[in-house]
Amino acid sequence: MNRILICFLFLSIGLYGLSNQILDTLYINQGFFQTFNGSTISYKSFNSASDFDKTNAVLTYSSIDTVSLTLINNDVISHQFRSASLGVSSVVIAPGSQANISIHAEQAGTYIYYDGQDYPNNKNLGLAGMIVFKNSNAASFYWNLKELDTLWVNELSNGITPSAIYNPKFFLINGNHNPNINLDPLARVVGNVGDTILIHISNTGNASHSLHFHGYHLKLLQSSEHPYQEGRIKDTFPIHPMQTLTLQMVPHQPGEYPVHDHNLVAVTGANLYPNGMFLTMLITP
Ligand SMILES: [Cu+2]
Repeated sequence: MNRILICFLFLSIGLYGLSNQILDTLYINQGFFQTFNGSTISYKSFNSASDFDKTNAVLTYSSIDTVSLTLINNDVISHQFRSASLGVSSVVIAPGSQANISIHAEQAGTYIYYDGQDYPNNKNLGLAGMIVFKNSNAASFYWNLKELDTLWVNELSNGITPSAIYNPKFFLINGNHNPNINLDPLARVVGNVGDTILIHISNTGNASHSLHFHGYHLKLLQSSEHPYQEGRIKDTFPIHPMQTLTLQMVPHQPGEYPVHDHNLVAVTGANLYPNGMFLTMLITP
């Protein structure tokens, strides 16, 4: 009997020591997206504050965290927080009200969250971001890939289901196009030779992308779609819509090298090259 009690005590301490409770808040905000060629379109985002920001919040936690996430709907229509890959879905959140959801990952990796209400229409209004559960202290960068078809977004904002073929003219990483991606410290890879660098990638758009790295080969640490490919070392990584990748890079040489979508249409913006998914990595000795 005593032995069972002692075992129970050790088990309890063990479980307690391995989990960590975190409180976080996410706001659903409505605002405007300005394209670089002068259009202003209605847009929505999940943000960490109640002011609208076109970049959906990147949620980063430790793999031992259990997150109690409060969701506050500042918009005028209902929304719902969902992550299919983490197996969670909040209740429908009415305008001006809030909900709470508990999130925990079975394993470290890159996940997607999005609006599950009126799917995929609300998701296509901008509402989709990335959650990363980490099990390392390596330097990390985050690329949430999205395209923008301004005609679609305008119609969806007015409650109209788009009838035209999806024809996006803007190709964005964390809401930015080249050259502004390099100004985003979440996205722009900066490091030293020999560092272990992780790049977390989500595709929350509707088109497939394929990222080509110049100068370095990277290891596929995690793939939501093709886990059997994990461990492969390559320089080009395709990613389908609503999928995620975690890549590891250990630079062997200094330099400034580009990364771009191998689908060159996605390197354009408003038909101008190279105003799309293009950035550089800056590695110093
Ligand atoms: Cu290339």
